Amino acid sequence: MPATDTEVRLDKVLVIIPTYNEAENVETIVARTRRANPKVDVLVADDNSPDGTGEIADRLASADDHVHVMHRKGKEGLGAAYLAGFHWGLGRGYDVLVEMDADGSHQPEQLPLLLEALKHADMVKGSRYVKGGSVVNWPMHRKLISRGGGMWTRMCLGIGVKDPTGGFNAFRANTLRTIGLDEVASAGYCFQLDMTWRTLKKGLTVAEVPIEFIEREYGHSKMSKDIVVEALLRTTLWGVDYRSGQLKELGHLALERVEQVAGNLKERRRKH
Ligand SMILES: Nc1nc2c(ncn2[C@@H]2O[C@H](COP(=O)(O)OP(=O)(O)O)[C@@H](O)[C@H]2O)c(=O)[nH]1
Ligand SMILES: [Mg+2]
Repeated sequence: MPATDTEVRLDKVLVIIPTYNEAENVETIVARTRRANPKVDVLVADDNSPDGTGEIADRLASADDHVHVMHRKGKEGLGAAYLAGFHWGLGRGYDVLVEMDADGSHQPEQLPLLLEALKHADMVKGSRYVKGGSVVNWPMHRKLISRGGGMWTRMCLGIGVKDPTGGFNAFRANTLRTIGLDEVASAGYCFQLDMTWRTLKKGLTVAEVPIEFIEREYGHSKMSKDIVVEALLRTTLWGVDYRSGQLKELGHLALERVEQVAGNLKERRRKH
């Protein structure tokens, strides 16, 4: 059971924005985030973007105490950037850590919906596929990959989350401390799935709130075939591991029952 809002502090919020070649987007997204949520802090986690995103972020940080920049040595994937951002935030006492894309697909104006729901959940996902959620301007192949990936995940892992690969997520600090960040290996977008699955496996609660996801207008997607393959393979392996665990448990229960019945028979025979 998640602690309720009266039991846990959720005031200090850090929004982590991973960037790789987002020079056309970074200023707008940081400004929108701060305008819509004046109390939150922003951390831009830049992988040494060749297009100068990191320098733009530095300029934004020098003009606003609530904006910070983490310069990473090179492109290592979105997952690695988020993990570094989480460690940065946990070390500085943030109560809530949020994942949000730089390209405007996740709208900072919808962040309050996630933060409100976090009062009653350990992790909140901005969801495109719950009632009221939507996707704007996505080409058919992206829709198919996203929907298909979600269905495959739900089937492999037996979870009810409607948008498991969604990347607009809010975590309580305690959730991140509980799930074991050091073991998260997923590099690409599978990272979102990994975080959701780990949270659920620890018996923590994941809530979904509807969001409108809008495809980027500027810059380019870093989505690749490798990223899709990583997600598919990992999900399938987690599913096999999880199902074999379930089977083992079932086997133990069945064995216990057989022993019990055999014991009863013996006892009855002894009495007669
Ligand atoms: N730091 C960092 N950010 C990344 C990397 N790959 C993607 N991103 C960021 O992750 C977010 C989502 O990426 P995007 O290319 O828009 O993916 P899409 O929305 O699935 O097409 C954007 O803010 C990207 O700049 C990476 O290797 N390192
Ligand atoms: Mg995008």
